Parts: sequence; structure tokens; C-alpha cells
Amino acid sequence: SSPTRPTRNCPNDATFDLPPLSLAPEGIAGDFKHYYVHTLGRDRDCHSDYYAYQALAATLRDRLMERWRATRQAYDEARCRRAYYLSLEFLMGRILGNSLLNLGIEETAAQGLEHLGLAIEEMAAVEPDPGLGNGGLGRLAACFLDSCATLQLPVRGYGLRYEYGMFRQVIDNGHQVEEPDHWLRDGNPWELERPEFTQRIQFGGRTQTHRDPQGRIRVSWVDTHDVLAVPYDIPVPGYRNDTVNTLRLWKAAATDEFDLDEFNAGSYPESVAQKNAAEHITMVLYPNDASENGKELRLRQQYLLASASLKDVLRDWVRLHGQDFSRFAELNCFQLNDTHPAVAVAELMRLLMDEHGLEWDEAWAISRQTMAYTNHTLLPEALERWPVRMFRQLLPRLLEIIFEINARFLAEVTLRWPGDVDRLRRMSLIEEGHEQQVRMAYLAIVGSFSVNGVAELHSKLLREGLFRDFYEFWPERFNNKTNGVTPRRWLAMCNPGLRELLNETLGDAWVCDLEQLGRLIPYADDSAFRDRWQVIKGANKARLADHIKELCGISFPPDAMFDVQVKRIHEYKRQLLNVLHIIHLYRRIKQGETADWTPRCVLFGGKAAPGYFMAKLIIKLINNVARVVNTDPATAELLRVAFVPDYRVSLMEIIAPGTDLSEQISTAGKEASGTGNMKFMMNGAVTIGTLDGANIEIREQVGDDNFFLFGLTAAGVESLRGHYNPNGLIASDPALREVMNLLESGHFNRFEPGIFDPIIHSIRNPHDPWMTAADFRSYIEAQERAASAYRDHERWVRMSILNTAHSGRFSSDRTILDYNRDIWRLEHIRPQRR
Ligand code: B1N
Repeated sequence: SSPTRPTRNCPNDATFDLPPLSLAPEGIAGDFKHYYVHTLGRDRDCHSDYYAYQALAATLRDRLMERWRATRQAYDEARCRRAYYLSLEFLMGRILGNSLLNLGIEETAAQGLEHLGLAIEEMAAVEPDPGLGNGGLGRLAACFLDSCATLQLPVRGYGLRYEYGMFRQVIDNGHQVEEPDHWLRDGNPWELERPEFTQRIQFGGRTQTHRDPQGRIRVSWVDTHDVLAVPYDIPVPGYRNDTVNTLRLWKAAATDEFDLDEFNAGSYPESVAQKNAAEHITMVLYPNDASENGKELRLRQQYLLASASLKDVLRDWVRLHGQDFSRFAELNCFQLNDTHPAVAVAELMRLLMDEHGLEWDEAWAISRQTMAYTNHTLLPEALERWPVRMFRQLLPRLLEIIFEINARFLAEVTLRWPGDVDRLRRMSLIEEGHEQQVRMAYLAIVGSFSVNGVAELHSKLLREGLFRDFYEFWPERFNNKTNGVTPRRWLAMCNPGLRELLNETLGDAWVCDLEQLGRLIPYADDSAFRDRWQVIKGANKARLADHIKELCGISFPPDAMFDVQVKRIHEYKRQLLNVLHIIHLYRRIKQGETADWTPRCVLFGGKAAPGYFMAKLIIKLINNVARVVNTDPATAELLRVAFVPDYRVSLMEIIAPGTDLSEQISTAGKEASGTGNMKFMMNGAVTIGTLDGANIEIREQVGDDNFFLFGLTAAGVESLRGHYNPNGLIASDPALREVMNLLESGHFNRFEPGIFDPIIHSIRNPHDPWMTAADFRSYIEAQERAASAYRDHERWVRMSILNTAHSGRFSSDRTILDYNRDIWRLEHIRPQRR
């Protein structure tokens, strides 16, 4: 017997006839005791809060489990259209606090456990922060799942269960050091293994043609090396609505067979050990944000996700509809989170034709009507291309299908533009060159009915630039879906002080209808309200300051302006511009220009891809500048700088509520959207930013008076290329000249001569793609406007309130309703109340 083999001895329906679990304090405490004492076997000698966390997690999980089953049943019975969000990353963050909030039992659980001498906040801190994503793209997937469950939409997430998530970042003498994050070491109480839904995934081998009984030519993929994909389900609760959706994560496992040749040759241990390689596929998340790396293991990950997820959906389809696929496209939709899962286009073709017997045209009509593609970046280094050679070796059948898709597609292009050979070359799914490459973005566009960007500017730049030829061919396919973030985690959960004030002022409907925050606008003129607002912000700043003191050993006086830039470290995001401003402030202090000074604490956080030299050097520079500034007595009370190590979701939950000024300073046209910008705005931070990504829409909402704008526009950046002259700018701007002098004098690297030369050269390079020097003057001036606004407390608090008040548009509920209206077209399904 095994979990995957059905037996006749199954529990009957009476088994599922269970009374609803109690949400009252006594009920929760009762279950907690049961798990702590009976299941976990703890007694008085146990002094680890780990087991208390385990027992509470089990208690909550039971309450999720009953709603989960009811939701599955409701979707099954409704036979409704469903959507699937395919993503290599889901940055879910901690689950315990979110479960309490969404189940609506924060208070009752706290009461119940208080009697047992337990504080929930401390138990919640035991949970490892699951880092199954790099940054914005992965966190967006998590916000989307929260919104889908809250809006009661039948959407399932499909991803990978990495054994090691994003690396843990340690700072050693100012340098980033990466350490492995074995987040599953102590088990994961929030997942449910479902071995009964295991899928078999093929790799390698070769293809063979033969005739089927009807005499039609069929292709089979043979001599493959197979790997099992075992699903682990994670519950995704909606906000107080009895819906619990599913995130299904695949773990790679070895098949039970092994290499008989090796076995017979007497190398039994080698043969068993080979099975290990299969498990490597989901061992580790690739830590490159916005840059591809072309490693074969990454392609294996992508294919495992695409194949296992599609097979999972098709198995369910056959269970309900048999081999009749005529309504498949009407009832299913796959949203591709960037091109990472885009091989799904070809895999669906393969499954429909080779495994379910459809003809090309039928299969193509289905694929093209079920796939939708979201692009998340314009950076050329992030556009995925796979060498044809690698594809042929690893996925020979898929390469054949991609070639066939391409041939038929290019024939269509030729019909429309006869003789336009250059266009064919530009649009081909196969890039020619010394090595042929598959262009995954083009495969995703050709194989789907919807292509969207993630902010208005980004979608426009896709239409006019990167995907221009495709837009000309199929304008109706292109659309925009401006990103959003979930107000449950990013306001209600992380900022309980503000939540109470909002509830008292507006009632509590804003949590699921964020536009209601607009009703705050008149309160910006109410001085009693402003005082309460400031008290809450002050408490959040004090909490943040405590964390920074503990993590970095640096004191942030809470009256100072908290100026924060947390995000992945990348040249296009221009942490460097922020550093130049700090050096400028430092120099002003040293020269005694401190009249009307606004004390400022600048916080940085973020990880650099381990192979990204310049990003790592920028971290080192931030830390060196911080050391000089923080240890100079002249700066006391006026300027503080800290780099918080290991920035992650759970840290942002403390940082966003305690921030005054949000740094969103990317080179215009480079940041597709940004989502941190939205979390800060919701929590009452004011933005200093360029006209890039969603900043543009943030400024439109909040108004120019409540936003510190600076810098070139995206068009300005492009037209400056070719005659950009940073050295001229440095020579003619005294402030920038002095900043560069200080940097070049070695003031920040006394004992490390020359280490910052690459940074200095990049700023002075006329081909600097990020044009840091071009925006310096305008940035410094915007920072001065921000500083003087902050000195006027009343004015600043007004701006802070108005930022929260105008943040309604940036709820991921709005984004998901947009996806649903234009792409998914799902009905809202209410599970039966128990
Ligand atoms: O996706 C976010 C946007 O808000 C950000 O502006 C954008 O930079 C981010 C390869 C990426 N784009 N591309 C990636 C991540 C991992 C990887 O391996 C690329 N991340 C973004 C949400 O739309």
C-alpha cells in the first residue's frame, strides 16, 4: 500500500460530517493545548517557543482546512471557469499572522492564549519567512493570490517548492555574504503533501513518429529520463469570507525505477545515488532578479512547473469531462508570470496532441485561447533566450513544436507583409546568430490571447519599443494592468495602529474596498486627527528604530525624517544616486551649512544577485559611507545611515509603517512598475521619485503637491543617449563636483585604496545607461523641498494623510478585478457556509 494507490478501504461520507471548529478563545486555547501536549508531546521542561508556534499553527490550520474543503467542493460543483497563475516565484511571507487576520480571530486567539501565558506576536516571530521569490515579481504573485481569495475567484497558484529559498544576506566588513536559507529544516506546518496527485515529467530522450490506429501520424517522446513532481498545497484564505484557495507547489523527486544497466554492472550504490539528481531540480531558487542566467537547471525548473501544472489541470479536466476538449478554452485560463513558465505554450500543444489525440489546429486554437502573458521588464538582460542546442537536448519534442509554431507564424507574417524579410528576422521565435536561440517572450506573445505590462508607462513602452512589431500585427492582444498590493498584509496586518484609526474614522469596509480611503481627505484639515496620525507614525518609527538598533547597532532618533530605500540592489534602481545625496549632506554638515537643518536617517536594504559585481560594490559603498557618517561627531543628530541586512517581506512589514520618505528613484523607463512604492504610500509615506513605472500613477492620484518629483522623463533619457556628458555636468555643478571629489579622494575607503574606482568610472562614463549624474541636480533640489516640507510638521502630516487617502487605486483587489474583467472573466463563487 502507498499513498498514491487507491484502496477499497476508504472512509465513507460520514467521516466528513464534522461540526464546525470553534473560533472562540476557549476553543482556540483548547485545541492549542491538545496539540502542544498530545500531538507534540511537550511538557513543562520544554522552553522553546518553537513548539508553541507549532501548536498554534496546527490550531489555525484546522480552521483553514474546513474552509478549504468547502471551497474545493464549491468550485467542483459549480463546474465554473477557472484561472491558474503560473509563476516560478511566490513570495508569500509569513502565514500565521495573515491567517489570524483573514480568519478574523486575532483578538480571540490572543485572549485564549493569554490565559496560557503566551503572546502571539512572539510566537509569530518564530515562523521562518518563506523566501520563494526574488522581489517584486514574486511578491506580486502572493498579493494576487490574497486578492483572488478575498474576491472569491476560482484561481489556483502553481509554483515550485524550493528547498532553499532566497539566500540569507549577511554583511561582513560592509560586503554582502550569501548564506543558504534552509527554510524547510524544521518542517512546514502550512503545507499539505498530496502524493496522490504526483505527475511524471519527461526530460531528454528523442522523438519517434508512427501511425495511430486511424492511420494518422503521431509523435511520441521516448527514451526519456523521468522525474516525479509531487505537489504540496498551501492554503490561501480570503479576508473573512470562508474562501480558501490553493497554492500548489511542486517538488521534484526520483522515480522508483533506476538505471538497470548500472545496476547489472554491479554499481548498485551509484545507481541509487543517481536518483539524487532528480531532486536537485527544485533544490534552490535562482537569485537573479531581472537578469537571466541561461543555466540548464533553470530550464529544467521551468519545464517541470509548466508540465506538472498543465498535466494536473488536464487530469482534472478528464475526470470531469472525459476526452472531450471542446469546452476546455471556455473553462480554463493560464496567466504566465513573465516568460519563466512560457514553455507551457508548447507543452499544452504537446499534451493535447501527443497524449490526448487532438489535431494541430484544434490544439492550437485551445492553447492560443487559454494562455495570457504578463511582461515585467524592459531590461534587455532579463529577456529569456534559450539556446536551441540546449532545448533540443533537454526537451526535443518541445523544440519540434516551437519550430512548427514558428513556421506557421512566419507564414502569417509573410501574408501580411510580403517580402519584408527584415521583419521576419526580427519577429522569428528563433534568433539567428552564431548560436540559435529561442526567444521566450515571442513564444509567449504568439501563443496567447493577452499580453500585458504592469503599469501604464511600461505597457506603452512595450507597445512602442520591445514588442512594436507584434503590436502592429495584433494590437487587440495588448493591454495594461497596473500592479497593486494587498491592503490586508500591507496595511491592516502590518500597521495595527493605523488600522484602528481608520476603522474608527471610516468603519472597516476599507479593508476590501480601498477606494474608501478617499473619505480620509477632509481629515487632513482636522488638527485633532492630524495629531492622532502623528502619534501612530511616531510609534511605528520607534518600533522601526528599535529593530535597526538591534540589527545594525545604529540609533535612529524618531524625530528625524526616516528616508528609506529598500528593494533589490540594481544599477537601474540607482541606490548610487541616493548615496551621492548622502555624501552631499555630509559635506554640507562638515562645512557648517547646517542652518535650518532637517535631521535625517537614511535606511537602505536589499540583496544583490551573487554574481552582480557592481550591485555588490554599491552595498560596500553604502556601508562605508554609513561608517564614516555615523562615526563623525559632526553629524550627531543631523544625519544617520544604516544598511539593514537580509531585507525580506517580514522586515518590510516593520519598515513601511515607520517610513516618512519613500525613495523611488530609478532611471525613467527602467522600472516596469514598482510595488514597494505602493506599500509606502498606503502607510502614509511621501514619495520622492522619477516619472517611472507606477510612480507616474501614484503622483496622478495624490497630486503634484504631495509628491517630490525630479529627473528626466523616459523620453528625455532616450534623447540624451549619445550626447550624455557626465564629466561636463560634474565640472559645472559645484555640489556634484565636491561630492565626486570627496568620493575620489578615498575618504570612504581609507584602508581599501581604489575599491570604488569601478563606481566612479560608471558615474563618469558617457555611456552610463542609468545616467546618474544627469539627475543629480534635480534630485538634490527635490530632497531640499522634502526636507523643508518635513520641518513644517503640519504640512508633512497633511501630505502623509493624503498619500494614504489616495492609495485606494493601488490595492491588488483593483488589479485583480481588472485582470478578471479583461482576461479571466471568472464568476465569483461563494462556498456553502457550514
Ligand atoms: O516585477 C515587479 C515590478 O514591480 C518591478 O518593476 C519589476 O522589476 C519586477 C527575472 C524578474 N521584473 N522582472 C523580474 C524576476 C526574477 C527573474 O528571474 C526577472 N522582476 C521584475 C512586479 O511586476
